[in-house]
Amino acid sequence: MHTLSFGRGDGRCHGEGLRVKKDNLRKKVSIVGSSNVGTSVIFNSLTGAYVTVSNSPGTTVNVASGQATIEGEEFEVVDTPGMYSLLPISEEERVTRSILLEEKPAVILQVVDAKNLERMLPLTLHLIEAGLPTILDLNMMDETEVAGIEVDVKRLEEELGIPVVATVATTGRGMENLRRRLGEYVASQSCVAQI
Ligand SMILES: Nc1nc2c(ncn2[C@@H]2O[C@H](COP(=O)(O)OP(=O)(O)OP(=O)(O)O)[C@@H](O)[C@H]2O)c(=O)[nH]1
Ligand SMILES: [Mg+2]
Repeated sequence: MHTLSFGRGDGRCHGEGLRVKKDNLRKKVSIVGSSNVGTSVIFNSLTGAYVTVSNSPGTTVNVASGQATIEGEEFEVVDTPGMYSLLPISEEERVTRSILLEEKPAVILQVVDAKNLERMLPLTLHLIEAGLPTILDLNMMDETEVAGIEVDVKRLEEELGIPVVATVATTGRGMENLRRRLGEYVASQSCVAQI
């Protein structure tokens, strides 16, 4: 008998009738966001140089994946093609949807441009309603501050009921906090199953 730690992916734990696929044992962080919000800069910051880019099977859509050590644990990080909604319109969105729903990442890191928060929150709500384990990253905080927009991160976190962090991916501001919250979130979701 092996003792195995893993995250179910929906924030809840149970042990009955549980089947774990082999490729689900490695924890994944899937980064999502609409175009040009900084997902690739965040992906590069988390993974460093260990990156492979491959076509999603049966499509021409490129998906970058790499390794990251977060709070002492190895993760596979995936930079998904831009998406606006869980209802897919483009091939890119279909690929991202299937990464989120079929590959069951331990964490979905939704990156938004904090200047345009209102336009980007509908996807956050879709992810939460779908029961997906979501962390919200308010990126581009530098431009947001220059534009005179104030975002109450704590309040947003309380209202949404998920972890919310603020970053400036290009300078690294907030990235340590992001790593810490990612690590804490995964640890909080882990179950111990006997298989
Ligand atoms: N000022 C500022 N610029 C940023 C920040 N994060 C990313 N950028 C810049 O925004 C642009 C887009 O960043 P990417 O990481 O390529 O964004 P993306 O979401 O991967 O974009 P696509 O893959 O093309 O959809 C780049 O020019 C980055 O240098 C940030 O926090 N502040
Ligand atoms: Mg990109």
